[in-house]
Amino acid sequence: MTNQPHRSLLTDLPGPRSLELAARRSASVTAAVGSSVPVYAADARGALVEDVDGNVLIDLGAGIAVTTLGAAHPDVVAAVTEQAARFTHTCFMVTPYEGYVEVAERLADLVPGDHEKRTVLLSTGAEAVENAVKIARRATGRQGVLVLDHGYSGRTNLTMAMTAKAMPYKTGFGPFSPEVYRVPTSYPLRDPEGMTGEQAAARLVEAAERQVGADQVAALVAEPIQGEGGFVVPAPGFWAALREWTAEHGIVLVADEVQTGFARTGAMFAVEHEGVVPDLVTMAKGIAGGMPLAAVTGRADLMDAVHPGGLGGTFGGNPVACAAALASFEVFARDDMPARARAVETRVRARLEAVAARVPAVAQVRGRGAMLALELVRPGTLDPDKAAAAQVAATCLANGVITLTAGSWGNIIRLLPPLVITDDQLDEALDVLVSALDQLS
Ligand code: PLZ
Repeated sequence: MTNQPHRSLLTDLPGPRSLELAARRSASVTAAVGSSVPVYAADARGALVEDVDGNVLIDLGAGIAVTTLGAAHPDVVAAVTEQAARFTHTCFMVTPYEGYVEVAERLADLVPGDHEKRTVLLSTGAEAVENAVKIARRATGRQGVLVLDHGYSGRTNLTMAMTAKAMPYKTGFGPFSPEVYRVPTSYPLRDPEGMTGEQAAARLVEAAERQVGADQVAALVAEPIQGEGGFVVPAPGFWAALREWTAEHGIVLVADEVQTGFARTGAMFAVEHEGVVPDLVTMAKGIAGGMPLAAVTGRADLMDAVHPGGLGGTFGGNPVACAAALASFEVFARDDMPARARAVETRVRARLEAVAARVPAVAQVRGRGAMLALELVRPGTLDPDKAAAAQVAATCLANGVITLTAGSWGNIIRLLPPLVITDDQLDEALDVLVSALDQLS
């Protein structure tokens, strides 16, 4: 990769080599797997992605909130290289190793709450969510699972049932796992004017009591800020009220921090902003510098209620991924990554709020830390404008900036920059984004 720290476009995007690869791909890879940025990566460093045609793009997506420390953080690379040379796998369920134990020790410190904690390691976010449900069901002896409007949990059968959006995640893939109940969340832009977090929680509780009954509910699984749902930040007090209700009824409160976790929102975990201690926390994505690792960490009494041998999986807690996670945890602390996320927020928010003030299609700027989004609507209404979001993302891409869309209606532009992005790179990318947004008016 070139050492120049900037965006550089040598061809149209996608370029000729990317187009060649796209043709090979369509003859070999199922069309069922999509790519939102059809530019083939050759190399990536920090917040820059160099494609196979030599174009250098600025990445504001971090591979969907994974490469929080950049695409190839030197400390992660060193840890992975060192571990891979020693051994790549033994299977923790066969011959255990120290890295897994050490990750569990570190997570017990990092995850909110002073209580005794235990951890299981897995490979994907969906697996973490599935395991949290298994643990909650085993520990409570109940079956019901509450999930929120606009929530996202994954693509396995249980997590499809838990995911709100039909297309593309669920359509035609049923029947879905039973005993999953969807309840209203707090979505300040779209809730009745002035609805408080407590009122939104009361609406949720009413729906849950009426449809399921609190004594039938094993777990409430919720994202502190909804990721795929469009960076929906609930009204203040929502989480505290949910904590109170779940505790009162012995319902396991699972904070799904798969997208929000690991410094992204300006704290190591997004529930910290809510002042709430969940019973279980699910993690993946940013946990291991790009290596596939996931975890459930939570109350020891719940985690250990599962019979011995009841949780696991061949690849869960792979030693190379554990080494990457341990290196990442060092960097998060040493470089105070939560503070960097807050600094990114200050820089990005100022630019986005200025745009929102002059472009009527921008209904709201929201999020926390380096997890910020714009909701786009038809001016003067709250009608979601998916085409506008697609247009903005396409304009950004054509100018060498990777952005992602999100939301139940696909009308949200979400920004998840790697935290190692430099201020210059961020400003350059924001110039492109702001100009794309200005084209909407
Ligand atoms: N929980 C909160 O955000 C993954 C999905 C992208 P996996 N989000 C990105 C796609 O289209 O598949 C996610 C999440 C939350 C769970 C998951 C699932 O994590 O690692 O993709 O299984």
